[in-house]
Amino acid sequence: MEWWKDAVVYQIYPRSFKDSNGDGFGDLQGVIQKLDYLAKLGVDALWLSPIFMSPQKDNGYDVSDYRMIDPRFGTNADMYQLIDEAHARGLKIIMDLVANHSSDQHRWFLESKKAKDNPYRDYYIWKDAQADGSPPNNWGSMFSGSAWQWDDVTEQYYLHYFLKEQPDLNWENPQLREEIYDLMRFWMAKGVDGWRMDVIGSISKDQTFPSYDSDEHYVVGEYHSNGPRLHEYLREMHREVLQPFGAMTVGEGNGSDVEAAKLFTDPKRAELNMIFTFSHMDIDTQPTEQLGKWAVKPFDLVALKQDLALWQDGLNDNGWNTLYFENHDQARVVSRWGNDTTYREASATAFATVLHGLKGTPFIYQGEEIGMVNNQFELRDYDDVEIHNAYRDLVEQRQLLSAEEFMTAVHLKARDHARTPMQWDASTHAGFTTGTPWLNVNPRYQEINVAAALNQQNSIYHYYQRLIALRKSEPVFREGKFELLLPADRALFVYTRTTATATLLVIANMSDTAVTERPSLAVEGPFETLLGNYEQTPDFANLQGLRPYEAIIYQK
Ligand code: TEU
Repeated sequence: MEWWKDAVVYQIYPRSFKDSNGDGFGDLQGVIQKLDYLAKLGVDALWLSPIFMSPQKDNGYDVSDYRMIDPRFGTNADMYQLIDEAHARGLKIIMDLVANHSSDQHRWFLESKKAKDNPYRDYYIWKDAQADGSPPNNWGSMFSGSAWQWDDVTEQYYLHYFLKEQPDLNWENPQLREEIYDLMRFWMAKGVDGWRMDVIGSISKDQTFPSYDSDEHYVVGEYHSNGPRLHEYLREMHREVLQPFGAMTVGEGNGSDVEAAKLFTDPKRAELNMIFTFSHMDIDTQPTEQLGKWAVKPFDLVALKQDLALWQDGLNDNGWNTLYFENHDQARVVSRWGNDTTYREASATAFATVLHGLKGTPFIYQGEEIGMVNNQFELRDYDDVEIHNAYRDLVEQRQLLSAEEFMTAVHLKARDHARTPMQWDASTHAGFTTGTPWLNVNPRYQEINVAAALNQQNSIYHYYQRLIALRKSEPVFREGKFELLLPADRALFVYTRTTATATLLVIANMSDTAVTERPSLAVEGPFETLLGNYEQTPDFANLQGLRPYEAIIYQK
């Protein structure tokens, strides 16, 4: 049953969602307290970022025991309770499988590093140094520096695409793969409905470990994803666990273009239901070999439309799209691409409209539904290791960016913008905790919070509620074929979604300047109005222009 095609998924970043015990760190009992809030929003499934036992070097994306809940979040019993209470409210639970790498504190790695003939040696990827002692190749880590870490005990390097505390697992080893499938069975037997799979596109490595053809020491590129045996592994996983349990799956398809995405998501291939792709989120990044996401360029609506259209067309028949602008790795869209001052509410709802109108499964990230914004902290007040590593590498050591240029990029794109505590009300620490939060609350919490949003009829929250309900009531949202109108227009985002019996017309002004003329569209009415983000939405027949960030959905 393809329930996920009609679903809206809500992502929870548990450490920042709700703290129930005053230790400044969100937890599972906190999530349980907020289930009614989530059910009322109308979402169907909750994806929880990792809550397994972890040294938290990368906020839980470094797992040291996949079958135990980290005590910071609660106990296994809390998780079983959360699953039951979510199910009782019709909410499905999706867990985060981090299986490209583990923590260096996982028992497997502690064994693996002991000796070359340890039975767990081959669970990870160990290689000799080159003759001059340098790493086996020039592969770079996503978090700066080389992807290889020297280990003195056994005198070899091990591979880590992320932190050195996140050694990559060796999927070539069938026993390792069986361990992964088994831990998935463990959680599915407890009632977990699906998996988000962290960097799943990277699990297969080219066994010749070729260097990139570049003078750079630390390159991140094509060898980091879509390796030779990736799809074989996914089909095996499907056979072994996904199919038997009827699991819903969404993989992180890092490095995938449309053609690569079809290989993951074509149902005939029996791999994954859908993947997260990144090209639309790179619209404001300049392609460089060294600067990664920190090379910023201005938001370009025409490029965004073009990119989204490519995916809508590409996966229309054999595959399925994810729809997202935010997650725990991305900044707040209203600050990054919209206008978080004068037009915060209008631009937040405009971005929501153009996204949720598309074909695919929408993902809402906690706080997006109340229009949470970026936070311009000083460098020292950010927590994320990605930021501090990049500063050391790009600003201090290689001097590729000035401190000012780097901070401009941080203020736009840092992951911590998404990770500040959820803003529940106007009380101290935004009602997230009675203690001291692990990361500072966004200073605008008194204005932007759930309590205020619930009290206000025209809030962003209530708009999301209507948008979600609409998606469920009109089948054209699920099936309608996408067509982009006015592709070159720099202010308007306009498209239709068409089935044999219905047409949706989504039209939005994605700029802070009014559009004063009726856009000339190659569609004919009569249309009825389904939704608009301003009071007194004009009928299609009387549409004379659009106010700043005005967004409307019409249907015939
Ligand atoms: O992210 C994988 C990924 O592709 C990253 O490069 C991501 O684009 C980066 O965070 C952007 O700055 C996943 C998780 O979502 C992320 O939180 C983890 O840090 C990472 O894997 C390692 O597990």
